[in-house]
Amino acid sequence: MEFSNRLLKRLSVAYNVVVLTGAGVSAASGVPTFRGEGGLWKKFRPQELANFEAFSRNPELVWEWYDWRRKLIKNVRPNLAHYALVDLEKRFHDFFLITQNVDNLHQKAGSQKVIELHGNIMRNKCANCGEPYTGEISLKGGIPSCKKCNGLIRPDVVWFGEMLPKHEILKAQEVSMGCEVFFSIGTSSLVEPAASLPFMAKGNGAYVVEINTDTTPLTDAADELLAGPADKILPDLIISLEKYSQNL
Ligand code: BJW
Ligand code: ZN
Repeated sequence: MEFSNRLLKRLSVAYNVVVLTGAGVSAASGVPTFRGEGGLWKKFRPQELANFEAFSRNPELVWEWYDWRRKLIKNVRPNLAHYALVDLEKRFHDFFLITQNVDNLHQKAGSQKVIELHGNIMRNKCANCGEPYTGEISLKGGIPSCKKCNGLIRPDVVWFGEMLPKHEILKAQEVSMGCEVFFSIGTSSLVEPAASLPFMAKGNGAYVVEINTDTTPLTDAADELLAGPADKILPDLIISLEKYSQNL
């Protein structure tokens, strides 16, 4: 893929860069996205299961979904997009990777400065008091309960209607407002407050680049849309950036 001189120039002199990722980044690893084809588990839309009401109504069903996803995620590996982002991180003095993904694949690939906005599917906590739960989860023995308050244990992820972890969202907003280049990669830009981050960056003068196989509510506001799969575009971008820097 050809990249604009504007983008390569911006990146070659940038001091701080922020990347926001979504489910599309993990698609090439075999993790289904939320809203695309293959996003359905049994007959349920993810939106129907990723909320507290669904868990209160039918905790076994919600756990069955998470158990299925956990097993899937344990067996997948980071893809070329994750690895290219590890490379990108090393090129800038200040770099933050804000992810909405709960699959741990950025960390598995080796990214260092990761801000997890929506939690991590590998962790558990009490649904009642929030106490972390480190024991094994085996659904055969029923859903475990909290030693402190007897509440049911749930995955440590952020569901619709729940607040994002305070430190993470504040840090994400701070770095987005202070960066020179902001990438929004593989996200439908529909879910708030993450969807506002590129607009905050743009409002503070950042050059906003979207990488997506489709258009989103961000596309018109972005400075560039790099249309295509992230696992192809990001490695190409690293090569082009390397060449551009050598010719400076
Ligand atoms: C590729 C590709 C490839 C494919 N390469 N690209 C303001 C206005 C309206 C509503 C709200 C608002 N503020 C808050 C809300 C409510 C709500 C919200 O945003 N609703 C909207 C959907 C209408 N937000 C919340 O409730 C949040 N909490 C909150 O704001 O608290 C304060 C508050 C509470 C109550 C009222 C008001 C304020 C919490 C949001 C939590 C989201 N949680 C989930 C589940 C996490 C756990 C789990 O994994 O099970 O997070 S939902 C799901 O969506 C998940 C994702 O992280 C998130 C975003 O999805 P993502 O990553 O964008 O995936 P997709 O599938 O949507 O898109 C994939 C994209 O990739 C597509 O564009 C493809 O084209 C592309 N793609 N292959 C590149 N190879
Ligand atoms: Zn508890």
